[in-house]
Amino acid sequence: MLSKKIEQALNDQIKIEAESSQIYLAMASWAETQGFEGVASFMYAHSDEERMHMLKLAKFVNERGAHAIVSALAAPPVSFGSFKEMFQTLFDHEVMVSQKINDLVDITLTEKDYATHNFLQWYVSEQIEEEALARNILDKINLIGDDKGGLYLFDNDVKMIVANTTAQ
Ligand code: OFO
Repeated sequence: MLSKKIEQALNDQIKIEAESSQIYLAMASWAETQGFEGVASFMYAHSDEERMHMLKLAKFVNERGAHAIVSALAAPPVSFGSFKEMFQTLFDHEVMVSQKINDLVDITLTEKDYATHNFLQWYVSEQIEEEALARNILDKINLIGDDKGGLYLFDNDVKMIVANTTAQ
């Protein structure tokens, strides 16, 4: 059984993951309208991953005898300025999510809920990967700046990242 405090904290995280999925979906759509197919498919895939993070939490909450809540979500931005700004937003967002996961892990320790603590370790590792990937892409795009040819090659590079991660 989950304590009310843990149930609330997990439901807050469900909302964050659902909002992450919406943000990346908005990024995918914006990138697609700019003709950047590789970046768009990366963002569509990332959006699906966030939905999976959300569902994994929701199932855990219900399995533990509590109730996963599907709540209203904040609307994501419509456009993102430049690709550099967009990937900076993505990186900052992942850092924020990591912080939220850390806070959640902290609550499980004060509540002595070791089952939830154990369950959350998957998210702790996932956040390390997500931050590393976002940092890697951000480093690349910072090198390119606004160079059109560079952005074209970057888009192809990102397409390869998607192909490699979906092939795993
Ligand atoms: Fe759910 O990991 Fe990104 O936000």
